[in-house]
Parts: sequence; C-alpha cells; structure tokens
Amino acid sequence: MTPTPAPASRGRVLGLLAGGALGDALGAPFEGQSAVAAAELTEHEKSGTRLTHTDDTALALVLARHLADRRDERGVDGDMLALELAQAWKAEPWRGYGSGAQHVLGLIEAGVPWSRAARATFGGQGSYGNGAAMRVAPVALVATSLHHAAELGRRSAEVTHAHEDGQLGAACLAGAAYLALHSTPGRRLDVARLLQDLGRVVRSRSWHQKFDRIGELIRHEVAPGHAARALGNDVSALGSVPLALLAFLGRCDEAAETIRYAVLAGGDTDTIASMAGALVGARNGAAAFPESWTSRLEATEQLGRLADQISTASRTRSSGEENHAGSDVVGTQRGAGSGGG
Ligand code: R7I
Ligand code: MG
Ligand code: MG
Repeated sequence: MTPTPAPASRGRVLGLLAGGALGDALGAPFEGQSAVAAAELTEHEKSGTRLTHTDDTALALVLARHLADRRDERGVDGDMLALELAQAWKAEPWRGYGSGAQHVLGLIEAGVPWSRAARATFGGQGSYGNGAAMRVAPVALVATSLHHAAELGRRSAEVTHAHEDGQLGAACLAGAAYLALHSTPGRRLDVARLLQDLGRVVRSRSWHQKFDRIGELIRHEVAPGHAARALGNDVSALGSVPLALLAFLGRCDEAAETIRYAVLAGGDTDTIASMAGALVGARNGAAAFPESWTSRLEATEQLGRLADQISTASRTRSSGEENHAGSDVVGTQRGAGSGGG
C-alpha cells in the first residue's frame, strides 16, 4: 500500500486554488472563440483590470470550502454539496453557467434530490459537460492517494453530472491534480507514467485513447491550435479535460505559459485554462504565477483563507494516518485495459 504523502505546502495549496481562478479569469473573455490570437491575450493580461472569475471558480470555491469544513471526514457529503452548489448558483446566476447546470441546480435548490435532478437533463442521461471537472481540483488537497482523489472526484461530480463522461472527467482531473500536487517541482515529470497512472483510475477506452494521443502530441511539441483540433476544446468533459492535461504536461514547470497555452487553444477557454492552471499551480505553488496576475484576482482573500485552513488542517493531521484509498476503479469496465489508441 502506498504511504500517505506528506501534506502539501501552503504555497502549493494556494497554487492549486489560485491557478484555477487565474486560468478561469484569463480565459473567460475568449470563451467560445474558436481561436485566440496571442495579441488579444497579451492585451487582456496587460489591461490591469480586475481578474473576475466565472462559474468554474465559484463552484471550485464551494467544493474547497465543503472539504475544508469537513476536514475530519476527508470526504464529500453529496446531499450537502449539492445544496451548497445550488446556493452558489442562486446567489450569482450571472457567472456564466451552462444551460443544463442551471436546470439541475435550480431543481436541487427547489428541493428535488440530486440523484433525480442530475438525470433531469439531456433525455435522462444527464450532462457530459465539463462542469464537474472544472470545479474538482480541490479534492486533491484532502485525498490520501491517487485512487482516493479519483473517487472523491467522481463523488463530487455525480451530484450534478449523471453522465459517465461527466464523472470520468472529474475523476481524471482530480487524479491529475493529486499527482501534480505530490510531484517534485524542478524534477522531470514522467509524462508516460503519469498518463498510465491516470489510465488505471479512469477506466474507459475513449479516455485511454485521449491519453495515448496526449503522449504523442507532447513528443511533437504541437502548437495550441493543433492540440485543440486533435483533442477537442469544447464544453464536454471528454472534449476538454485532455487538452488541459496536455497544456500542463507539455510545460509543467512554467506556470504562466501553461495558462497561456490553454487560452490560445480557443474553445472553452476559461474552463480549459482553469483546469490547466490548477494543475500547474499545484506543482509549482502560487508564487510561480506573475504577481501582476495574482494581485488582480477577484477572490484573493477567499483563496488565501481557504489555503490557510486546508494546509493547517492537513499538517495537524498528517502524522500516522492510514491510507484512505477508495475504490480501485472509477467508471465502468467498458474498454478498460485496452490501452486505447
Ligand atoms: O457541465 P456544465 O456545468 O458546463 C460547464 C461549462 C463551462 O464551460 C463553464 O465555463 C460554463 O460555461 O459551462 O453545464 P452543462 O449545461 O451540464 O453542460 C454544458 C453544455 O454541454 C450544455 O449546455 C450542452 O450544450 C452540452 N451537453 C450536452 N449536450 C448534449 N447531450 C452536456 N451534456 C450533454 C448531453 O448529454
Ligand atoms: Mg465558466
Ligand atoms: Mg467554460
């Protein structure tokens, strides 16, 4: 059994949270644009305006707070989380929520159990959108193993995203955030190994095919537009989480460049850059981002308080803990083990 890793430093906890918020805010003006010109992004970076976040960060903050408040349980309470997500939407419905998400959260807010609400969209199959993946990274901060991270990711996802791919996207990003958080900055990241590890917790042929493609694209150092065409850059989980992984894995020690790459790939820019930003922030810490960005973040104070709360709790608890590894398998066995490609 893998021992529980040492708790992440406050800088890396904050890096994960702030990286997500930065990617979201820097990508937001371009969401839905098929391509983004470097000059447009530079202009937004230099504008000096406040970096306002969207639904991605609003809901990641809810999940982070949920985990921080329940630090003794180290888990997700589905009923409570569903309600907290719905309340955040109700308080700020203008943050750019997806149409399915608004419907599901509205039902939950009205008292419908999440298990029914999450199936009330898209012909009863539920959403395969990236809305569960975009908020999931904070689970890595309390997870005790890769499997635990993926399982917490899936459980945090199911309250709004009934579709398997919506849940696998969250499990995948949660697992990647866990591996990023416990990687050694400055030391070469073994991309093939990381993708293989993710393949063990995200057991689906279509996801394995994407992991194989990410490996190839990184070897060829492809440009953002090329990566978007090869992996997708849309609002589906399967069409966006892989691109966020690529943005991170291709330049995992360059915090700002990871976010820029994700935004320049176009499409669901706020979400893809947010997911990539959380990964690169988890590896390199908040100080790796330009001060000219972090000083303009809308949620700076909330993020700082959460980072304090989470890192203090994990330090206090760290010694002599058991490994809380969850289920070994996330998702169905459909195509599992094929290696895809
Ligand atoms: O998943 P979700 O919260 O979306 C997140 C996205 C991010 O880009 C945010 O920045 C925000 O802009 O929204 O919200 P959903 O509405 O569940 O899913 C997003 C979109 O994916 C939907 O509006 C649909 O267009 C599409 N979609 C589906 N289409 C057909 N069939 C999701 N699931 C389905 C489906 O099953
Ligand atoms: Mg958004
Ligand atoms: Mg988006």
